[in-house]
Amino acid sequence: MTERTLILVKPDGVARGLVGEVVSRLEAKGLRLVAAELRTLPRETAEQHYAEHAEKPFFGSLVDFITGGPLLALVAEGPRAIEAFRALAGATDPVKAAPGTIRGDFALEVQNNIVHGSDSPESAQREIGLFFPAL
Ligand code: DAT
Ligand code: MG
Repeated sequence: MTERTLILVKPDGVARGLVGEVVSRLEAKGLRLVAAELRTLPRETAEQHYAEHAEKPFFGSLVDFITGGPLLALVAEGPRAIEAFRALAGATDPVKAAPGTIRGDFALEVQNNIVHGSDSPESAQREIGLFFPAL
């Protein structure tokens, strides 16, 4: 059964020229792009996107970071797309992420970890609705 996931190449990834690398990896895996748009997030959208982390000490810094420059928002689909992209991304902490994963290969700091991928079908539906309400 096909599934959709929201993927972000975060502002650090765009600034470092890693858009092609991320898109290339997900396409090589077999995921299919459904939507793509470069945009700079308003604070309100960022706060909604990361609402589950609103009480965390790093929330303000996370919102500053994700709104700090253009990001690439993507929707991709395929069988088990959510889990498939999370596996390509690697662990949240890039130092713990396995080499061969996007975070494991390109990042060192937990906040600046290059990509976001939805973590469940419920999150994917909510996040796709937030970024691409027409889908
Ligand atoms: P993921 O992005 O792997 O789903 P998450 O949902 O737990 O991870 O956290 C969202 C983002 O918040 C994560 O990509 C980077 C940032 N973050 C998480 N834990 C953090 C921490 N302890 N300090 C700073 N930033 C953190
Ligand atoms: Mg998450």
